[in-house]
This record gives sequence, C-alpha cells and structure tokens, in this order.
Amino acid sequence: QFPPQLNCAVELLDKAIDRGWGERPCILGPDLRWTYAELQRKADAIAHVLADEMGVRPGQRVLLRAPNNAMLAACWFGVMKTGAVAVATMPLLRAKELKQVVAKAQVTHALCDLSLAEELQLAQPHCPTLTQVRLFNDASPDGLEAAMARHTRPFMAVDTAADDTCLLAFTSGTTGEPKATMHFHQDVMAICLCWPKHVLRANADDVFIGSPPLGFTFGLGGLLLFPLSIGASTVLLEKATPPVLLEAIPQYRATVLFTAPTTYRAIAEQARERRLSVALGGTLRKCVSAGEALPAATRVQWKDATGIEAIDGIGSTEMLHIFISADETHARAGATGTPVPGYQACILDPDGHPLPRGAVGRLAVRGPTGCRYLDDPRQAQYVHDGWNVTGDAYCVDEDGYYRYQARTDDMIISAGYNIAAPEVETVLLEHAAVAECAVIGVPDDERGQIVKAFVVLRAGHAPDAATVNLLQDYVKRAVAPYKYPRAIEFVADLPRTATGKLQRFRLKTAP
Ligand code: 3SK
Repeated sequence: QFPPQLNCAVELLDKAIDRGWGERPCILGPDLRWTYAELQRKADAIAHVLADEMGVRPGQRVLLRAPNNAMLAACWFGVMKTGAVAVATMPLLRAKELKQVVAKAQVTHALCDLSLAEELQLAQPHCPTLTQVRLFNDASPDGLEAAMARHTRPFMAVDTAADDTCLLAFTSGTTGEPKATMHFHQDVMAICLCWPKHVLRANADDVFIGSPPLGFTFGLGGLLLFPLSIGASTVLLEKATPPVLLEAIPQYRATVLFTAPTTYRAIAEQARERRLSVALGGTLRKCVSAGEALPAATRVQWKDATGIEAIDGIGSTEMLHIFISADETHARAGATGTPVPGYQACILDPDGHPLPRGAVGRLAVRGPTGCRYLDDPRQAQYVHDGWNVTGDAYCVDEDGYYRYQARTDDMIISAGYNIAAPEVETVLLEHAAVAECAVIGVPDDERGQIVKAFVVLRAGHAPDAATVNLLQDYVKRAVAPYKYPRAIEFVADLPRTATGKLQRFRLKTAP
C-alpha cells in the first residue's frame, strides 16, 4: 500500500512540519527540549555533514552508537535522509562485538557519542571497511556539532525506494550468535501503522518514556518512531534505570511507559512503601511490556500498585516490532494477546504443520514487515513461505489468545514430562521471598534432566535449606508436583542481555 518511492524521514519528520507540528515539543531530556522543527534542522545538518563532508552515498552503512539522547535521534534521521543504512548498536557492546558488527554490515562510516567512543576506537584498527568516525556531544573543533554549524540549509532527502534497506538491526543473541536483520523504509512506516494504531492508541498529547535503547527495535519504535508518527513527545534518558524512571516519570509528566518486566518489578519493589501511582505522579496511563513474556505475577503486582493494566506484546528484531499483543481492556493474565491487525500467526509442529488450538508448538508469524537476514545461511532455517518461524513455544487458547510457554530451547524434559521453564519461574515469582528467578534443566542420570531454579531473594529471607524447602513446597502446591525445582541455588543477580532478556543459556554453561 506504500508508494514505490518512500523515505521514512520524510514521512515521519518533514511531513510532521508540513502538518503544522513544527513548534510542538518533540524530544525532551535533562536540560533539553527540542521541537519537531529543531529535530528537523539537526537531522538536515547531519545529513549534509554525512553526504557533503564525509562522502556517504545511498546504500552505504553508517554505524550509530550512543546512549538514548536527542543527538542519536537526529543522527538516525540524518542517515535516513541520505539514503544510507543505519546500523543500530547497543550501547553496552564492547570492541570485540563492534568489530563483528562492522565486518558483518560492511560499515563504512560511524557517528558515535563521545561518552561511548572508547570501545569503537579500540575496534577501529581492526575494521578495514570503517574509514571515518565522527563523534557527537563533543565540543571539539573536529566534533559533529562543529561540522553541523557549517550547514544551515535544509537537506532534500534522497528519493529512496519503499523497499530500499534503511536499517540493519542485530539480534541481541540469547544464544550468543548475533544475526543482522534488514528493514526497509516501508517497514518503518508499517510498524507505525499497525500496533500503535490498533493497540497502543496514544495521542499527540502523550509523553513517551522508557528504558529500551534506540539501538534495540523495541526502543526505536516505542521511544522514537511511534511518538513522532502522531506528533507526541518523547523523553530520552541515557540511563533509564528503575530509580531514574521513578523520578523522571513525574518530572516529565510522562503518560506512556515502555520497558521490560524486570523493570516493572524493580520499580514496583522500590516504591513499595509509598503508593506507586502517587509516587509516579499519577500521569501514567499506558504501560507497555515487551522484551520477554510478562509473568502473570508481575502484571498483578503492577496493577495492584498503580491501577494500570499493562499492555503486553511479543515482537522481534526480525519482524521489527510487536506482532502479538492485547490492549489494556483485552489483556488476560498469562496471555500475550492476539495477532496485531496486519499480522498472522500460527503454531507449528516439529515438521512445520499447523497445530490445533491448545497444542504447544513453535510460533510462526508473517506480516507487512519481514524477516530477512543479511548474508546468513540461517535464513532458510527461520523463514518458510514468508512465515518467520520463531524460537518461541506458544499455544492458542479457546478464545484465540496466544499463550507463551517457553523458548523452544527452554522446554525441560524430566522423566518424560515436558516442563516449561517460564511456568515454574512464574510460580516462584508469586512467592513473597522471591525477587527474581530463572529456571533451567540440568542433566540428571535418573530423570534425564531435573528442574533447577536460580533465585534472587528479597531482603529479610535467608538463603538456607529451610527456604529451599519452603519454595519447593510452594511450587508443588501451585502446579503439577513433577514441575518443582529439585535443585535451588541462591544468587545475587541473574545474567541478562543489554535489553533485559534473561540469558538462561549462560546459567546452563556456568561452572
Ligand atoms: O522482544 C520483543 O518482544 C520485541 C518487541 C518489540 C520489538 C522488538 C523486540 C525484540
């Protein structure tokens, strides 16, 4: 449905000005308030620096590296305007990982926040394709801002095709082996028209806030593309930890929060003594959870504390954003939701045949955004007839709601029983002693595998045999007893990806 020529920066930024939104607040941050017109001026100046001074040509790959801030947003649009391809990176990547990204994406140019320059500079001598790096939020005469000051004219965006690649997003790799996914200008527009319009239903007066990095497509959509597509404002915070969000939400009068279940739990924990809705200033009205499945206990904890029913969703870097979800009025505990209008989903058996309702199998999805890996033999493994076969085990209940069971590699088979690790985690999280937990299968001579839980205790609970017994009995009473964790280890914290996803595989390989 998109015209053959389409540039998402024109659609989202230049057309915002044409619609008369120029003086509306667009990006907010500590000591910062950019209007839409200001963001356009910055993006145009950056596009001039890229095209006129750095020699960037359409189709070339430009790596972007920064914490969430206004200049990163301007760089993103600047790259779009030149017709080049943004290569999104997570702020926590180290030189070794940056080297892999540069090599895989054949990156030629980079724009990098001064605060994150060190790892890129360590990587650069080992990156033969990467010829130019410009630093921003850098007051030096060689910095990007100094170059931008030389360009005050508007930049006429390159007339890209709707199916030209504009973004390479790397999967965060719960298994440790990243893949690059390719997204077109029309994909960026499609995600603004699907889930936000049908499920989120925010409006121009909303103020978005949250923690996912813009280098993660959950954050790129939720904290940049979606607010801009409706003329709303977005708060970009460099370190949106739970205590920072707890302060920032009332400070900016934020209304729409995007973050992961862990952060919902942590905010609720930290504000336990006061009524959370009061602590948050009472402005929040929509709370979006993605990145990993939202446990029923966390949904209840958040609703009890704030009165707000969370909007859960599953998306993927492959599909660019959320494709199954339910709005706050249709949310059900323990269910992710139904396919977002525009997307189709089904459950497949191990041979790739569709399964009936109630059966657990692999989730497959297709829609206006597609799963295309850059030069990766795994393409054929994950995409069949346009369907992206995910690594998530789901089932569909009698009402058509999709219910998450486990990552397909997180099903534990113990004495012939199939046990979904997240189900045991959900039960453990309901216990007052448990702050965080992760469940895996470990080899066992007798049962093949046994269920093992790694538990972070709440203050005031002892990591001793009595607590082990207490938790084991609790699980036995709550679900089929064969699912109880036969082994429990108390830990100080759990391994997570930079996007907050639990890395069970690291527990499996831990000594
Ligand atoms: O992990 C998810 O659920 C997700 C959601 C939105 C966009 C991207 C991702 C990976």
